[in-house]
Amino acid sequence: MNLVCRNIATVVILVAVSLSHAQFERSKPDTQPIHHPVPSIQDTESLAQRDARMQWWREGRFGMFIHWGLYSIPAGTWDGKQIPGIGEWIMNNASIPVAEYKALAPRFNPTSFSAREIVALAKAAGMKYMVITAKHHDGFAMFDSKANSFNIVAATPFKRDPLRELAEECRKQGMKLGFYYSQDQDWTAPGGSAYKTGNHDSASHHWDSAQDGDFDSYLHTKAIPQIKELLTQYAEFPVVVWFDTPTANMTPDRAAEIVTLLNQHPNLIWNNRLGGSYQGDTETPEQYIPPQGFPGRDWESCMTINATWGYKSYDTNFKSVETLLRNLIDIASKGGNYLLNVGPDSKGVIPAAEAERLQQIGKWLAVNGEAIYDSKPTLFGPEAGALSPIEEEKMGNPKFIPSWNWRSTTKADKIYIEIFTWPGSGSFHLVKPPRKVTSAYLLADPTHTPLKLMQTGDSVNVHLPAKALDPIATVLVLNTSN
Ligand code: JFZ
Repeated sequence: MNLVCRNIATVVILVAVSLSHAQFERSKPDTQPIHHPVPSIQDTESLAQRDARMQWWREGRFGMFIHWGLYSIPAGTWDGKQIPGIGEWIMNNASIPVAEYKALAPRFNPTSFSAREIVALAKAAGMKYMVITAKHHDGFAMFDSKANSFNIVAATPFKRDPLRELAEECRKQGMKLGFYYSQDQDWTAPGGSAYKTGNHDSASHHWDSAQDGDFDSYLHTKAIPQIKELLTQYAEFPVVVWFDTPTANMTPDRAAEIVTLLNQHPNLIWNNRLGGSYQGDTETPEQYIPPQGFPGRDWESCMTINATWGYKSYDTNFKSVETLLRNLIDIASKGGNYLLNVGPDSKGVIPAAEAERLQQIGKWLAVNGEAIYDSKPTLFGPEAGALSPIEEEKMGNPKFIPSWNWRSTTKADKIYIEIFTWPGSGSFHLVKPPRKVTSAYLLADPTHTPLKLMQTGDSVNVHLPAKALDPIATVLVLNTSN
């Protein structure tokens, strides 16, 4: 518990620092761009180029995050003790010495891994892209790396490259593939960074002298060569690079070395966690949905399906299909993407409880997907909730209290209303719709039978059947003209 609190405190401090930095930069006049040692694609492209580059990602809305690595073997337990915190952090949280952690590799033989099945599951869920951990903070590469031998091909009996297999299947099945890469934290490479947990009180936050070394040599002998490998070994993939947890070590000059590599792949999308003052393409709210989205920025909420990213055998705290679907709809209504995580086990299998939930989400999307994919945000707003006049967040700001009656998404000539709470009144009432409503029907009604409309003054009443067509969310479609 303590460890978790300290971790959160670290995050809050880091967030506060990076926010004030971002505000400082935005307060500069527009004519004076942010100075980066190497300009990134975002610094140089036109708005139209940016829209073209981001198009598939904005349309896709829903992706699969996969946290998979050696940590799936201990699965949350070390030396017979259940280690609190997220599963992929077990090495840090339990202060596992480097040699002991590395000894997991010869035991890693995920023979039940099937790229075909995982990509098929993502497709069945209605996901349009996936992002897998190529290397997490533990430093173990889940791909064929010549740059560093602590990897799944060279150091395990498995000897296969799951990223290559996923790339092949994604190609076959029409799925986009991205790679997560921990560019700064690396707990097994000498010189790699570490966030502080527990009593890791030295300046480096290391807990084993084998971790000590020079950050630049880590960057030049491991991180940068591996990023190069990831960018060149898999043909058209990755289409996304998902960086994580930059520390003070990731200075603008060091980040610029990575940007030089990224710039050679002009269609690539990368997130805001590179560090060194680079903002990347996407905001990455983690485990929450921003009440108003991020106006003017592309964004993606990443969330766990239980309470861990990397597999923990005893984490059965699974979110309901209702919660997961509401999250997807809520995010879409605010203009963001949902990156929903799964954690394969040490055999390479996505836990059944996770797969079942994804299948259910996919069933809803098969009927109602047109309200989500390529949709625009709500034209309303207050339906999402309101700031509490009394309750406060930790930082002292008013707390946002979500409301779960309905959400709305939009297309050029349609307003979608995703109804969670079926109105007892027998009709859906809209005050001052922003466009003229010409007709209405329910997306889950196979015949799209027009619903009775009553326009009175500046409000519209749509007659609804007595019962919802879908117990989680029934989509009302309003055909509109301006
Ligand atoms: C980061 C990773 O650390 C985490 O393992 C996962 O990959 C997630 C998607 O991204 O999130 C964090 C970052 C910092 C802390 C916890 C999770 N922390 O300091 O406790």
